Amino acid sequence: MAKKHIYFNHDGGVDDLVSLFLLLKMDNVELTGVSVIPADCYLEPAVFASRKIIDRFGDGVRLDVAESNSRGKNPFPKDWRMHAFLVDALPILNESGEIITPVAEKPAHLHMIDAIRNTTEKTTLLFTGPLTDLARALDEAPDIEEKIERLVWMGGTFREDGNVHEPEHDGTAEWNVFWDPDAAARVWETNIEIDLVALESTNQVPLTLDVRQRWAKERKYIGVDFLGQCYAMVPPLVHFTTNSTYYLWDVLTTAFIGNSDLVKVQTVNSVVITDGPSQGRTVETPDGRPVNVVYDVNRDAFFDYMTELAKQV
Ligand code: AGV
Ligand code: CA
Repeated sequence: MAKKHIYFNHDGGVDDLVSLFLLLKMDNVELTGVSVIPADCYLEPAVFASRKIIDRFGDGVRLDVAESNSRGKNPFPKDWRMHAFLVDALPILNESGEIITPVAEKPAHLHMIDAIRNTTEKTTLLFTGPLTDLARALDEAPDIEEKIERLVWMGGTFREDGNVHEPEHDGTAEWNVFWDPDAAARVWETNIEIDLVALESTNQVPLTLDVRQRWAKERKYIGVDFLGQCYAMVPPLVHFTTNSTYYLWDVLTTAFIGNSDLVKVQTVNSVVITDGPSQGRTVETPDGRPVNVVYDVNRDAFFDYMTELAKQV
């Protein structure tokens, strides 16, 4: 089986860190690099947690973790950014008492340029936070564009309701676009093939009590117990959706890399709004740039797939 070469840039949320764990368990994926951007997280605990996850679940894979020095326009709520501290503190990640996986010398965007250039095959970029490091990498090294197989991004929506509920905003944006709309607009200018795992599909995979119960039942598997511990930190969907209700946004995006049969995709021409009350909104328009929107998912097959991967520990 030909492995996909994946460079993973994430922003330290519970689902970002679970995504890193699952990537390490996919036998059709070779990770060529990992970097962390302090968007929906604080940098230090998210980098620690990433290094510990690679140590604990990476079967000896040699990687380093790069820190981003990018900053966004619209900061994430502090409560959400705190989640990385909780994952980093999990006993299962601290049993050994030492960290082997090092921090990379270069900042994330330069680390990614090196990883793309140093990989003979084309690289698939997996981004589960804002696109700031990619936009900066493209400005710094335009030559990398032709070595990018595609960008798989958790971001955006073409629904009327986004998930940004902030003062001075009209609620139409998805957070990863909103944090740095200019970065998304920059990437939209390129010819990179973009697969957008948008709220259309991620809304279909909320964290629910039955899913938690399933992981609790199978906690004898260390990896499934890890899922259960991670998803104990964030609020499930019970009676109705709130601003903090948790979905498996990034995990669906990561599962799409490992198994694209789980979802349905449709091409949409779109632009990114960078200013004003709709900033961060992705809008369908006939002369916009084409993106492949993941708009539907087989929910049960998705949860089966990710849970089975977690049993590979
Ligand atoms: O908009 C979804 C993105 C995903 O990359 N993130 C969380 C995922 O990692 C931001 C976000 C939106 N709503 C949230 C978020 C919530 N209720 N809690 C934490 N993060
Ligand atoms: Ca994320």
